[in-house]
Amino acid sequence: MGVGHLVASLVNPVASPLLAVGSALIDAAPTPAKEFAVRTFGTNDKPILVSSIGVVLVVFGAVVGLIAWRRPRIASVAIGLLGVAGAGAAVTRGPWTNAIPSVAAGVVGVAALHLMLTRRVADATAGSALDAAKGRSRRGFLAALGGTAAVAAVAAAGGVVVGRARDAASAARRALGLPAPASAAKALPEGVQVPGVSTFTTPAADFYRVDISLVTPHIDASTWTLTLDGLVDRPLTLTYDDLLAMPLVERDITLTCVSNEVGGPYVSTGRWSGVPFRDLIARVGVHPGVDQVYSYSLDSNYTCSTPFQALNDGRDAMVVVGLNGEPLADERGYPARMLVPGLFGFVSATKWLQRIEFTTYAARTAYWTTRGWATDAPILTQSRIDVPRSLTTLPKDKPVIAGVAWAQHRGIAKVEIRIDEGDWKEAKLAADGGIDLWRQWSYVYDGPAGLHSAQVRATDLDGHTQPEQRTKVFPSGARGWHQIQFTSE
Ligand SMILES: Nc1nc2c(c(=O)[nH]1)N[C@H]1C(S)=C(S)[C@@H](COP(=O)(O)O)O[C@H]1N2
Ligand SMILES: [Mo]
Repeated sequence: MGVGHLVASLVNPVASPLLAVGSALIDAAPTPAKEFAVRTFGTNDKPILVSSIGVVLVVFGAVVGLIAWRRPRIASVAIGLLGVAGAGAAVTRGPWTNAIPSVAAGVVGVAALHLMLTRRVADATAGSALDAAKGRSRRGFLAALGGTAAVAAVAAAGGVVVGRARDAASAARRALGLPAPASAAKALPEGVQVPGVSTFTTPAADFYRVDISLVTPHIDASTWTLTLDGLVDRPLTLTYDDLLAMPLVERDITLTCVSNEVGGPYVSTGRWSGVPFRDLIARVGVHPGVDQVYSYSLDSNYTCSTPFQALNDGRDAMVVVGLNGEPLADERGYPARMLVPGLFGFVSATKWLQRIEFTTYAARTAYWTTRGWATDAPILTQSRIDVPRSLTTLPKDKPVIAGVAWAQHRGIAKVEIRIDEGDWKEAKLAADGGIDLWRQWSYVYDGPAGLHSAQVRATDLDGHTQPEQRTKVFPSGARGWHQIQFTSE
């Protein structure tokens, strides 16, 4: 496995045997299993998957080792098959060269087994003759075992070092920064922030993250290209510099995930810079009849389906290159991703963007749609109580309940609170940054001391109020009111 990892760092980092198998498992996992993993392990789901595969491999290795005492050939075949399984998983996710790391791992694995077995045979022969010689041969076997482990560790570490070196090269490119936007974001009004509530513009490092990538892609922007094609007059391939040379706009937009539970953390706000879709659409000349834009990611077989109308109706849909004034971080989709105000991330926000195909819903089905999620789920109106944290005490001198509400591209009209399931009372809305942004709110509690509940519900500018009925996140997002328990002094 160590040698496989080293070879992968030179061929293609995602083709590392362990990661290739893990990625194949993610794609093959039925939706309920995926939901369980996300719900139970949250953002730790991937480290847990990788270490579980590691544990299975250790057990497999031990069993093969025991078999090898009596049936060395079967043991060799088992290790060889493991290499074949890794190679199979890797080629389903890219070119045939993705098989090389696993094949190397299989060959080295069989060779290592052979080396140790030869020592063991020497061990047995010598042992029957002379005890001292047996001792020496046992040392020979242990030396072979230790040597194999050392080579494996050095190879795996080498893979990590090569990966770091690649990162350093792309960091140098990123340090050049972004050109000034042709159309800068308007300053946010005074008072969008309520003290204690989530930071209005989420710092890049705190932005929520949701994707199916087992390894964060590290893409070299100097060789990266973005292709726009499909039902268009003039297909187009742009380099990173071509993209940066187009007029950039900068906009404040709140992004949400369909997998956000009621009261959950999968919502953040950024100041994004990028190329407006309308400019790209004008350059390629889109044919009549196109109703879907189908985007492809470079890192995996992830694809995403976006309604063409949302890219062409005047809203600030864009191919994003920057967040909060900096080029995108790797985990955020570097070098470029999509963003469309008013749509959930899974139907709009493809990271590590590789290709944008103008097509129809009849012709293409996206990654999550084939797994049962809604094709084109409208974004939900949602609200969350940030302070006080549930099960904490509301201070007597500052008894403020506060939080956020969002209904991107519709805007928030009203937020209401009710205490102990009494009458709904209007919360005070903080300053409004615009309909594509979340809105903060606050409410001063003036009831009796003791243990209480607070519930929140928002109404958007279309007049739609959040329904009480709770639903699961699958297949079109969680509905229902966020509720907390608190103690007032
Ligand atoms: N390539 C790729 N892009 C992706 C995804 C993914 O799994 N792979 N997940 C999408 C989903 S479900 C969401 S909610 C957003 C999250 O973007 P963020 O991680 O930058 O917050 O990215 C979208 N873009
Ligand atoms: Mo999402």
